[in-house]
Amino acid sequence: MSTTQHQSHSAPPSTALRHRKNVALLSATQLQTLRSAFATAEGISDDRGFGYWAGIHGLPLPMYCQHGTRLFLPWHRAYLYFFELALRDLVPDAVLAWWDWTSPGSHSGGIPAAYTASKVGANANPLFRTVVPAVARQGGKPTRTSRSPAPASELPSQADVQAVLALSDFLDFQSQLEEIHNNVHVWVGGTMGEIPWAAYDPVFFAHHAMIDRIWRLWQMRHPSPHLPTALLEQALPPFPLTVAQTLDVKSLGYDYASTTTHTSQ
Ligand SMILES: [Cu+2]
Repeated sequence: MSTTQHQSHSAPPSTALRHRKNVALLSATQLQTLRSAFATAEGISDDRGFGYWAGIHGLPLPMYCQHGTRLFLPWHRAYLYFFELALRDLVPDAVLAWWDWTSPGSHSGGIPAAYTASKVGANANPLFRTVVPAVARQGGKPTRTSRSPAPASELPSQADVQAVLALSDFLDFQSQLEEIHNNVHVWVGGTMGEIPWAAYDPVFFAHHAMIDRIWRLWQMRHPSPHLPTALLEQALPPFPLTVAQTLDVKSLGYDYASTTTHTSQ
């Protein structure tokens, strides 16, 4: 916590932007907060719990997620937004973190260590895997999430991301970013490679925070892109937001921290 902030005592904390951070740069306290939020959510079986939120993306039916459509980025932004709010109902300081799969660390080590350790001390690591609820299985499977990552050097590169950031048309950008996104799902393998169960793996949210962050970077680089009016007016069920309402992350109360710092804000 910074002691140099000039925050008035009367400023309501709810109006402060929360900053999503690079998971590899989290402080021990920040990582503990993230773990605590996931652990708490994973322990709840009603609609405040992790299984409920993962099930919105995939099974049980209906599967709401948007892939291969013009709603890919807006729908997943709304999804992460409401999931993050749900985590913050359980652990007030919780903020999502992103996995930079283009980083040198990822290209040598693969999935971030925060997600691959099976235990933290004497406890199960809530970011390692989760139990898939019985209602979300098909033929009794899968009972829990699994991964089978490809070689780390095959993850998307910074050049791949720079190439999509250079695209000026939103729909081109979106579809090419979705391709990179697909490659990471397939690269992780296991349940992450299967849409009905992908979101049961906690690393799904770190991957999608990276995708959402790249969209945010693209928006800063292309400040007034043309989006078709019909697209802007579309709703993003089951979330009470339109595409237009997802465009400004600050109006949603969050932003992405600089990649070079892990300070509190
Ligand atoms: Cu995805």
